[in-house]
Amino acid sequence: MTVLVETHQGYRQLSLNRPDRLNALNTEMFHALMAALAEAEADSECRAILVTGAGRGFCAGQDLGDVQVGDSGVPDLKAVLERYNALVRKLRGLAMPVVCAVNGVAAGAGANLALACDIVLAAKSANFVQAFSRIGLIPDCGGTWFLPRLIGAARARALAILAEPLAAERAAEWGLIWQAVDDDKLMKTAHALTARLAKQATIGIALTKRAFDAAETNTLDAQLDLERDLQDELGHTPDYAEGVRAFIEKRPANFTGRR
Ligand code: LHQ
Repeated sequence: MTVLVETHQGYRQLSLNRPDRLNALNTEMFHALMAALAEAEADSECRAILVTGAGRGFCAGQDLGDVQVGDSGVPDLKAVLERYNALVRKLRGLAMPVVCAVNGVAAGAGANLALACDIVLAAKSANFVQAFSRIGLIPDCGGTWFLPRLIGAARARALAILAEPLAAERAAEWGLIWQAVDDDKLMKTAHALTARLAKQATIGIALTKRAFDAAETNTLDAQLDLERDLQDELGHTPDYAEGVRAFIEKRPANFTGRR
């Protein structure tokens, strides 16, 4: 099993599972991950996803053994990238929050898949490596899009060109990720966070994600219109009614995440 799925109350944990290759991605893992995300999406009880890696690494990016240039000629990188793009689009488009617990090194496509998640925690011993330039490639999986937006052009370019590891604590200081956590507290923290998200107003979170994504290309004018429309949609959800009622009644809200 290249992806392990654990079902928890309100959420699922997906663990990349090729620990002897630092969870490098191959075709089988890609299909397993896509299937696991689709199954989570189809489960009405699942309101959040936690992604992590088995063993000492998070993900070392593309399995380079699978794309070696050999007797059969140049590998079809376009086909590989089509798969990665589908994965990034799937992750970003999920109508629920995705937490990523980066338990160890996140390199190449592995680093940028983490950045495609909504909230990224990392063990203090973990690091992020835009390893692509070491093998003559550009950052993919949205790396050239995420990096400058998260940490600014100067840092993004240097990280991509130099391929130097960025330690988790500095990644958090720079705003690349949400938090760096002591190694022995990472999974406990990640589970607590994901369980908490699973009890929040899921549709509100989904539309928050959509609004931020749209803001990347919208004018302020267009974004204000979009906020009005999304807010109007949310105003019709039971979770909005419950949230307001709970506030007035001075009690915790009991959100269902349903329409
Ligand atoms: C690996 C890998 C790996 C296979 C560690 N593959 N075995 C898109 C389109 C098409 C083609 C190419 O890629 C892409 C997107 C990309 O992701 S490009 C970037 C690909 N990834 C890399 O270049 C990173 C390669 N890995 C490394 O630089 C190091 O392994 C890091 C810095 C991640 C970790 O270093 P260490 O902690 O020193 O571990 P290690 O190097 O000893 O790795 C442990 C084992 O995992 C080792 O195998 P072995 O049999 O010697 O124990 C590695 O060969 C294997 N491994 N990454 N990507």
